[in-house]
Amino acid sequence: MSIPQFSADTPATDIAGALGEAGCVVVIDAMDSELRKSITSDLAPHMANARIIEDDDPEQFYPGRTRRVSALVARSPSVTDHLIAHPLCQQVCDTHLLPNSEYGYQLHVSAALEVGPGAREQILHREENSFTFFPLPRPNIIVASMWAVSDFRADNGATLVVPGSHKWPEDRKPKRNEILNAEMPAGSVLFWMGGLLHGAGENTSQDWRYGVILTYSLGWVRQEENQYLNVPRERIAELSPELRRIIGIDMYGALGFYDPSVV
Ligand SMILES: O=C(O)CCC(=O)C(=O)O
Repeated sequence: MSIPQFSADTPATDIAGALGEAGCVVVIDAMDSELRKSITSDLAPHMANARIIEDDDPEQFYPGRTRRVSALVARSPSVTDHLIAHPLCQQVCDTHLLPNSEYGYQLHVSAALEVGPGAREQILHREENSFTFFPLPRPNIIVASMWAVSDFRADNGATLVVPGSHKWPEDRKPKRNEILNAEMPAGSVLFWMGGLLHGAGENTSQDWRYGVILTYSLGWVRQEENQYLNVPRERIAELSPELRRIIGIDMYGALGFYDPSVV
């Protein structure tokens, strides 16, 4: 099975349909170079302060020679204003998450991820691994996206994906030839289903690979990234109602009520 690839003007229903089948899709030309520059500039001081893991421990989830910055709602107006509620993300999430989450979905994780020269391959995993309550294959809980700020190539750590693995039972392990690098030019976006096996690729090049990961989960599960603590209240007050909803500040049905007089 291969990774379906589309241009950004493809109807979202076709993209979402292919995502459901293969578990991953690449959409090219989804973000222009101005936006990539402004994301890089927003995050440059935070990336410069991010710790690069020097001593690689193969048992650890995060490989050495990588760095990551989370809390993008607080740190990158460009990501917040242009990517988090991107119409294509919403259409894809509407298709795959709304059937399991009648009042909507929420941002699950936001992070900029750099994979540096010499980084090993990341342990393959599923975004939905926190939800062990459900046996594999799980109902759809998460949809993930990776926006390519740099080119994603096989030699610089393009995300590894195992197409079709979102439908596999627990005991099925991927053969080497089932693990593919999601290669894509800068400006593309890779979507994958939360049940898909994936991980960052090995970087044998001299370049840093730079991506922004934004994942979305059903509105009634606990978010992996704690937006209540990662986004200052003053920043929340500046957000549009749509963004407040997507970052999970608003109530989901009866869940998450609060007393406005103490906020
Ligand atoms: O960096 C990548 O390509 C994938 C990262 C990832 O899956 C993770 O850190 O959870």
